[in-house]
Amino acid sequence: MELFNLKGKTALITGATHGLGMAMAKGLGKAGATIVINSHSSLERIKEVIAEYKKEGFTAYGYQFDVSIEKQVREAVAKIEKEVGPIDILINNAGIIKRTPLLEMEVADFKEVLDIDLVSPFIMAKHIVPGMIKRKGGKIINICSMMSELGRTSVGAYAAAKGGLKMLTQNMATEWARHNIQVNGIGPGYFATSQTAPIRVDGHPFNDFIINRTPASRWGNPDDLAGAAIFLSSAASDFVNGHILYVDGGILATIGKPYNEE
Ligand code: GCO
Repeated sequence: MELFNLKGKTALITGATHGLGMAMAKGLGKAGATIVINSHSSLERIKEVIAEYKKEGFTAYGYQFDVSIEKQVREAVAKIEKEVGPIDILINNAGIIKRTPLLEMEVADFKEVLDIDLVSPFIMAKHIVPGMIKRKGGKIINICSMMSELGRTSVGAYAAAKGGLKMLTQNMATEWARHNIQVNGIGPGYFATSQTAPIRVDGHPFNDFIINRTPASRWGNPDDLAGAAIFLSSAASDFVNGHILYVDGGILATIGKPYNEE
């Protein structure tokens, strides 16, 4: 189990005040890592969440900055590395979704989704990787999606971003693997989070569709992601690079089945 031990490691997880980000942060904390969370929400909210992490016995710090604004990222990374220590693990989890059919979508909305879901992981890595290169090692995990592989009505901008993030992940690995930096992605399937709450309502056609479309016949629980996050953050994945690990209950493995088929 030493392979999965993250003692002495510092992990920065963006968008970790709730949902998947928080579940992955707690997973890394359980494996021994010092947790640094980012959010652009209120400082009060960040303080509340850090108190929750500490109550559960984790060493945790919180920083408020907008991952899509380079100046804020540059300053925050410098502050974190001065106050907490070198960042060994980066999880680019912060993201947004706008559910609007493409013909009805404003260009500004399309650009905002691309900015936060695709450009921000690039900005974060651009300011953290130079330190990882100096220290001859590091881990980056980009949170992709089913929409890195599949289209869905109303989430075109999100799919464009998550599809792009899959290739950005592969190209980051191509350029940085030689510095002993492993860059990989995690592709969550359909998880019970605030982001999916609007489409996960009992009786909502999409809710029943997903349960029928997913071989595991359920929505994912955020904790279902912790194992993948620990694996891709630890020595256990030191020769895994440019890989997208889909944690989706089997959605991508199957064409699906008719509703009346067991
Ligand atoms: C949607 C969902 C998805 C999921 C996830 C699937 O509207 O289809 O919100 O985007 O959140 O990304 O992998």
